[in-house]
Amino acid sequence: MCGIVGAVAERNVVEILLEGLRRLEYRGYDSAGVAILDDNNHLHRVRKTGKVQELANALEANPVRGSIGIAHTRWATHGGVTEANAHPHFSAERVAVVHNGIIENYQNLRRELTADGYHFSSDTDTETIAHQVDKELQQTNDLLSAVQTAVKKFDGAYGTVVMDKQDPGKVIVARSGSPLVIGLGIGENFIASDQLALLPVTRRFIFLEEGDVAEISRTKVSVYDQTGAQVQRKVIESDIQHDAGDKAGYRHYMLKEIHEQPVVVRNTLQGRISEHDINTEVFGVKADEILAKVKHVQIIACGTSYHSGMTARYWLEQHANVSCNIEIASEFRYRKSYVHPNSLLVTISQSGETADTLAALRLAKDLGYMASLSICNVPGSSLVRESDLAFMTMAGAEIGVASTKAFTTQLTGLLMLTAAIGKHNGMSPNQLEKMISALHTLPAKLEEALTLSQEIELLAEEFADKHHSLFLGRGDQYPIAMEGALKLKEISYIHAEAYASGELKHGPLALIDENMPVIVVAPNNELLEKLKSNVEEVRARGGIMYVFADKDANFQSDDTMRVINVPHVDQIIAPIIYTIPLQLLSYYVAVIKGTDVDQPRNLAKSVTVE
Ligand code: F1P
Repeated sequence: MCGIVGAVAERNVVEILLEGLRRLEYRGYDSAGVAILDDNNHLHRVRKTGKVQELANALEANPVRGSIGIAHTRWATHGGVTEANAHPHFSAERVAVVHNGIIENYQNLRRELTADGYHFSSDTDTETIAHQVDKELQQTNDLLSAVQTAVKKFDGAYGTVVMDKQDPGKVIVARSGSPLVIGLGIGENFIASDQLALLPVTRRFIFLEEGDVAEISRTKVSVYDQTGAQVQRKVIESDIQHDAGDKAGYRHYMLKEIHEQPVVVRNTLQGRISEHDINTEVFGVKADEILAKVKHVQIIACGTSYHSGMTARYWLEQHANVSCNIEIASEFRYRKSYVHPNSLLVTISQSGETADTLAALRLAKDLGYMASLSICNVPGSSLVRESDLAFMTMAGAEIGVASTKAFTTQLTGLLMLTAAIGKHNGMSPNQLEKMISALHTLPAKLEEALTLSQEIELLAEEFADKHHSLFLGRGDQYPIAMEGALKLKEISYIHAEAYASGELKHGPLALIDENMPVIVVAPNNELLEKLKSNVEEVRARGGIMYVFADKDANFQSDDTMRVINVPHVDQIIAPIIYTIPLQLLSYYVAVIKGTDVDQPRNLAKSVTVE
C-alpha cells in the first residue's frame, strides 16, 4: 500500500528518495511523487502515475537537486489515479505533505478549509492535512506546534511527513495508525513507512509509537508523545537482510520465495522444537501460564492469513481439544460477537500492520478476551507490540504481494500452537511426539514437493486460455483449496472459486463444463473416499480435472483427469505440503499470461487502510 520516504541531509537526497520508493514498490501502488526543497528554498514537485521508473525518468529529463525531500507511492483510496491526486500535496506553495492512511473526517475539514479560503486541487483526504497545517502556521509560525495542533483535528489513520518552505532544515512527522520509522544517519536523518526503504543509508532505527510527533533535522531527532511531552524512544539496530535488487537468479520474487520455503520453515522450527517436545516459551515468557488456561481460540485474520487460520481450526479442534472460531477481521470488528470463557484471541498477519486485523485486536481488548497472541512475520510491528504473546514466523522479507512463504511459516507456527495448547488439554505424549516428528520432516518434504515444478510448468499451459476455475478440497484441505484459488486470481486474474467438495451438488455443479478446469487436492486421508465420489460427480458432467494426490490414493490419469502425484506425508502436515503445487501452478499460469507476478494490479502487500 502507500509508501513514504523522507530525508534531511547535506547531500542531494533525490536518489536516496527514489531508491527508497523502489524498495517499497512491492507493497503495491499506482502513482509516485517527490517534493524537494533546494538550496535556495525553492519547493519542487514531480508526480507521475504508473511506476517509480516513470518518476525517475521525469527527474532525469528535468533534474532537481536538494538536501531535504519527501516522497511517496500512492495506492488510491480517495480520488482516482491521476497526477493531481498523487502525493506530495501542497498548501499555498509553502507546506508539502505525504500521507499514508485515511483521514475519515476529511469532508468536514474540507468544507471548513474551503470556507476559510483554501483552494483544493485534488480529490484526496491528504490535501486537508496540508491546508490544516498551513492554517495553524498562520497562528504559530512554528511547524512542530502547527502539526501538533493540526493532528488533533484528524479522525482515522495517518502516518504523515510535513515540510515547510519557510522553515527549511527539518521535517515534522506524525504517526497514528500507520507505521513510521526514523532512520538515523551521521549528519543526516531519514523517515519511512518501512525500514526496508532505508537499508541502503542506515541500519539504526527508531519506531514511532501511536500518537507520536517528531521533529527531524540533519543532526537531531526529537520525539513527542500524544500529550506533547518529549520522550526517548529506543534505537534499534536492524539485522534485516534484504536487497530489493536481489532475486537470487530467479525471474520473480514470488518464485524465489516459493523456493525458499524449505529453508524458512526450517528456520521457523529451529530451536523451538526438540526431538519430542515443543518449547512453549517461543510464544512469549508467560505463554505456559496463559496457554494452560485456554478453553477456546478465536482467530482473526485477512486474505492468505485467514486461510492459515482456517486450517488451524481443524488442527486445534481435532488435536488440542479446544473449540475454535475464525473470522475475517473486517467482519469481526463491526459486529457484536460472543466472547467464550478463557478465550485466546489469535491474530495472524504477515505484515503485522493490516488495519482491520489491528482494529480487531484493539476491539478484543475491550471485549475481555483472556489474552491475545499474534502470529506475525515482522518483529516490532504494531500487532506484535500490542499483543500479550507473539510467535514470530521466520519467513524473512516477503516481497511478492501474493503471500507464499509467509503462509507456510504461519501454518508451521499454528501447528506448533496446536501442540502447545494440546499439551495442556489432554493431548497424549504419544500424539505430541507424532506431531513433533511430522514437523521435523517438513523441510525435506517441502523440498520434495518443489521437484514438481517442471511438471506443473507444463501443466500451466492448459490454463492460459481459461477464464474460470474451481478448486476443491475437504477437511483441512478445504482452506488449502481456498488459498490455491486466491493465489490464481491474485496473480493470473483468472476467476477462481474454492468449494468444500461436499458442497458441489448444492450449486457449483451447474458451472461444470470443459472450459472450467477443476483442481482437486486429494491427500490420502479419511475423507478420500468421499472426495472420490465428488470427483465422479464432476466427471459425469464432462468436467476436466487436475488432481494433486498422494500416490496411494490410487487416482489414474485419463482423458478427463490429470493426476499429479504429491509426496507421501504424514496427514497432519499435508495441508502445508499441498500448498506448494498450487503456488507453483498459479505462478506459472501468471508467467504464461504475462501478468505482473510480483505486483499484481490493484493489490497491496500491506493493507494499512480499512
Ligand atoms: C493480508 C493480505 C495478504 C495478501 C496481500 C494483502 O495481509 O491479505 O494475505 O497476500 O499481501 O494482504 P497480512 O495481514 O497477512 O499482512
